Amino acid sequence: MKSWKILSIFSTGGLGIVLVVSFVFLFLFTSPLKTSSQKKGKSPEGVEEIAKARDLTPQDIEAALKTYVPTGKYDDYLMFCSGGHSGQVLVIGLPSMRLLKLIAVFTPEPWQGFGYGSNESSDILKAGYMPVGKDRKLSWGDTHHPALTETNGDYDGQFLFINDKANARVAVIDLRDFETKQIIKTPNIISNHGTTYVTPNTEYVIEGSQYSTPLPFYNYAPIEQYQEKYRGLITFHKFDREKGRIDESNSFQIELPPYGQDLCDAGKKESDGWVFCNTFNTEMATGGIEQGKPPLEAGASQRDMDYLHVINWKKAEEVVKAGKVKEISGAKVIPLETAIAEGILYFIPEPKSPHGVDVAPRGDYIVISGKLDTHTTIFSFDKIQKAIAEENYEGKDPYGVPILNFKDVLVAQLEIGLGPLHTQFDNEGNAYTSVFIESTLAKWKLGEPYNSGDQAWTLVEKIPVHYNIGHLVCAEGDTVSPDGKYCVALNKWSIDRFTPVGPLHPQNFQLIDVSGDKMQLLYDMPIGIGEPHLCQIAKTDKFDPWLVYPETGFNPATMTKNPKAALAGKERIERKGDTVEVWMTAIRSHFNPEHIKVKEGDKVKLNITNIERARDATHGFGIDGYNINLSLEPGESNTVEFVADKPGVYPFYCTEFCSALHLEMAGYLLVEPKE
Ligand code: K7E
Ligand code: CUA
Repeated sequence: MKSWKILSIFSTGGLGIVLVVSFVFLFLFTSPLKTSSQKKGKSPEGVEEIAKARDLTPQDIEAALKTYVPTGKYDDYLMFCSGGHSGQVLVIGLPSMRLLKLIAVFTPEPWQGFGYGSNESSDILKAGYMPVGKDRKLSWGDTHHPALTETNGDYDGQFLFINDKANARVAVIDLRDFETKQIIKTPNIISNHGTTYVTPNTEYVIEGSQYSTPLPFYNYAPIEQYQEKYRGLITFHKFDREKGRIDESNSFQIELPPYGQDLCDAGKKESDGWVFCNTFNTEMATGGIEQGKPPLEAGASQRDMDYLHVINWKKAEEVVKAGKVKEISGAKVIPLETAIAEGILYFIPEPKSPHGVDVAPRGDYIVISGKLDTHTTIFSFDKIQKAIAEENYEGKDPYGVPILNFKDVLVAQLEIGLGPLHTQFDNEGNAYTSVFIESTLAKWKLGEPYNSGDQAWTLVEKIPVHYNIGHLVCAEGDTVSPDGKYCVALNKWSIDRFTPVGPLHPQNFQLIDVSGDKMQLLYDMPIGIGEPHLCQIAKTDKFDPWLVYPETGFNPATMTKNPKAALAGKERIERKGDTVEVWMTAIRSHFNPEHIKVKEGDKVKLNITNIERARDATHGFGIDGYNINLSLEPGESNTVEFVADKPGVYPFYCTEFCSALHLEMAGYLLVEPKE
């Protein structure tokens, strides 16, 4: 049994805890509510009684004080998380761990009206469908890695990117309205993984492929021809910040051997201009368990070393400008031979089936973690440059790519624990690595110039997490100026942490205070939407979102005022042949017009504007039986087109409880039968 031993605090913590203890004591001795209300059968009152009744330890109270954000107060940080298979992005406040928003990205989302009738969102979704079988709807995504736009290697709060591993797509979210603006189906690859990562001024969004397929994509080649015909690719999506869109005409790809490219990270500061990507299958195993061959997992784990790809993207950009590319499926591709000949691509041996690659804040070190190795391995960018300049190679791979000498670019290897995966950084020269198999978060010290003497490259502390941590994320922890303060363990398993809700368990985000000498676990947040992979945490003052759209009749897809938007006083219905076009406004608590009379088979086009200017005065627009629902935020204009193929009378109504007379905010779509 745990007991309320206030004195035990003193054995566990530093100054912070003493302060909290003093606070709790002060509160206890000055609280007028110290009655023994429990005896009288009442609810416990006062801090001491509540703590006793709820079996809370002083550590629990300290954690609560550190995370509680009182009603009406805002969080210090925003955390943007991949929503995993949901295909969406989660926005969470820190330190409260309150879910603030789910941003619809790759998956239709009814509340936001994303993909439920509005032309604007349907067009964005459709742009991401596969070019083969174009009419096959993709209505999910496997989101892994969100990335905030950066200026000089720091988050600037303007845009967010997120990938879909399952279909090799990349999306752009505008952080003025926190809505998805663009989905790109990347040419020549079917799946991705090492994406989205950005270069320090968001010149490019990086996308590494994962499972190699024949090139060009959708070509067939038997699996026996894996080594000759299958290829990996890295894509550099040019980002046009002015337009807030990826500019495919200025994007390019580099052909790579079929090594199972995994995560990537962009160089920064001194390593700006370079990109680093892992691989886990330099064995080029393809499985075939049903034919008695070693399964893919065993085949891909035979060699002691795989290859870190070291890619000079500034050089690649020049090569593209010089036209030394092949056009494949409409994309500019630098062939593998050209990448080698032009000094764009080098390999470094890396142990063993690595997962994360992470560049230190100054851009000087590249940290690799091998899933099957107990170490993190640290390479020096300086040494890499020196080895390249001196052509200090230990050989070439079967495709002719020069391999740098492992020992000559290595700085340190740190024994971390079983299954290290990903690393982030703080503002005091510390690195934090997630350790999957043993379920811990490990804190360790970087070497010169971050730490010197026997401090350098030392393991400091490990904290248990629950359980099987995948990624971790720390406050601005992958930028040139990390904040420290908080890290969040993004755990794959929760096992016994929450009230059981069936065999599919929630995943578990654990907030960890890393500001003190000892790491302290503060809070468990169950995530009922799986499987989240990576998040990004940025200070809230980096964002300046709109509270209403800037002008009435605003089209969120173009982020401009729609000249054809319905406006107050200009509401009307016009018929041209079999097309009926409606200009409708919405304001508390009516639509205008309220009767839409059409004939069976007519094409109907609705232009609807929410003409409210008040904050949070959102209206919905749903048509019963037609699978249509829009969300119209103040000022927003949407269009919806459909064929009135079902005769009858269909109420439409406002789907958002907007006012006392919200239920009365309705009308009728009257579809008169043909004959
Ligand atoms: Cu989950 Cu970055 Cu896709 Cu590691 S990845 S955990
Ligand atoms: Cu408008 Cu309810």
